[in-house]
Amino acid sequence: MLHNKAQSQGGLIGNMAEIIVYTTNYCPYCVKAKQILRNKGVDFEEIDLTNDDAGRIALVEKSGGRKTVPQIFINGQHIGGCDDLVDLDAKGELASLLV
Ligand SMILES: N[C@@H](CCC(=O)N[C@@H](CS)C(=O)NCC(=O)O)C(=O)O
Repeated sequence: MLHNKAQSQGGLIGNMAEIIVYTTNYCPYCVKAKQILRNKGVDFEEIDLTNDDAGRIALVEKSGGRKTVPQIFINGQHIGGCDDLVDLDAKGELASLLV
């Protein structure tokens, strides 16, 4: 399992929220979700579950049965996948979670 603390593009403004993005390396939705977060200027931890079957099974449990990646958690709260992140942003509810 690869743990990778990704840096925001600016890198100067840290966020307090703990953001974890579970990914695989062949996943365009993961790329999009990470890009959205980078565009928001927030730091996040990426946990790459490529070839980690046990990690994928554990993620399904943590995600209430969701079997896809990405799965995104903010301060321990399960946000869902990329589409859920986009929806939250569109509703104006994402920014307050990221501070
Ligand atoms: N609607 C989901 C779609 C996610 C999705 O389809 N992810 C693919 C990879 S890009 C996936 O996990 N497929 C099942 C698998 O790889 O085991 C989202 O926005 O996150």
